[in-house]
Amino acid sequence: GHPLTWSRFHRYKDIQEYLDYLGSSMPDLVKIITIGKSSENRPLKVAHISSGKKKDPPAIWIDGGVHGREWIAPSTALFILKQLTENYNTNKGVVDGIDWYIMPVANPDGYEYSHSTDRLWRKSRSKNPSKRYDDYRSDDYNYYDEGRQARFFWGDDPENCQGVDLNRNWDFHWKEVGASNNPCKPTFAGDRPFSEPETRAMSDFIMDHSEQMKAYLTLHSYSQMLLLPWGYTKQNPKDYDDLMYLGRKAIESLTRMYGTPYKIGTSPSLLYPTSGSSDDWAKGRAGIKYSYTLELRDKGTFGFLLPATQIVPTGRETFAAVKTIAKHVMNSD
Ligand code: 0X9
Ligand code: ZN
Repeated sequence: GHPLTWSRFHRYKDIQEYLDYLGSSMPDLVKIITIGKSSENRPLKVAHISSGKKKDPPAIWIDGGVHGREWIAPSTALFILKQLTENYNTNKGVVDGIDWYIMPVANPDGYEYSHSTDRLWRKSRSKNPSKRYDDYRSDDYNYYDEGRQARFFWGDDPENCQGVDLNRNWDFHWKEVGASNNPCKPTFAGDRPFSEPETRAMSDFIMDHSEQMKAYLTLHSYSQMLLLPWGYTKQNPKDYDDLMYLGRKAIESLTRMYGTPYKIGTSPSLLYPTSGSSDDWAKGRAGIKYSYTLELRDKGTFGFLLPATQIVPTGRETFAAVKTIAKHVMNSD
């Protein structure tokens, strides 16, 4: 194992090796926890950073790579991880005051598939049992063809019919809005909530630590937005003002770095409504107050194909936002 270069996006094998390297070179600071296995049997790894300097510290969870093609999300999670560990001395305050749980690649199968086969792959890679035609009649996303045999999901490309959208599979208002019944669609919610080993492993782990968790951050791309709950309804949570206040402070720190503009608001107001997403679950079920989705760079110039030259600036500005959230959580504890 050895440090990572920021000059390109890495394969999952190299990311795992980096995590294991951190765990073995800084055993007092970093522990690598395998919380489960993906559908294709890849280990699901979380880095736990804890200096042990503070008793019962608040915790922050950060995940990236829930969607395979959003490569800037794992690289940003790794950048943050590096700052908190290899650059401990410059970031002592937030490392000593917080227990960090960082999962850089929440969907390793989808991430690898987007490297090997289909650059724009979003979902996981589980095998969906083929279904009868009638099962999708109620699906508003599915434009089926009455006259055709059901074999390949009525005109959908069979290549797309594997996997579940891991940001539609969580057990909170599951499949109410902005999620598909159809396994061939990119927003397929799964046959039932937590049908996927990835979402099950993450939610079990977060639930087990929910007392300690004060912020849940999930990194996605793209659009340069900080999204706050709810995603499933246009109503605002009771503590909406607190979430807006801290969210604004976080994006002010982010923008101060390179001038990158960010919008803040809820998903239905800025993007579209969705249900069964991790941010809503973290707040609604796990009771984590500060739950945010960060849609990282850019606004569509490169979109998912963001060049590797933007890994470092995206990492630096996002880390500035994350530190602002961390300091708030430390002081309000
Ligand atoms: O649709 C998504 O899952 C997210 N956008 S992405 O382009 N990265 O796929 C947005 C999710 C925001 N959160 C909720 N709507 N709950
Ligand atoms: Zn995403």
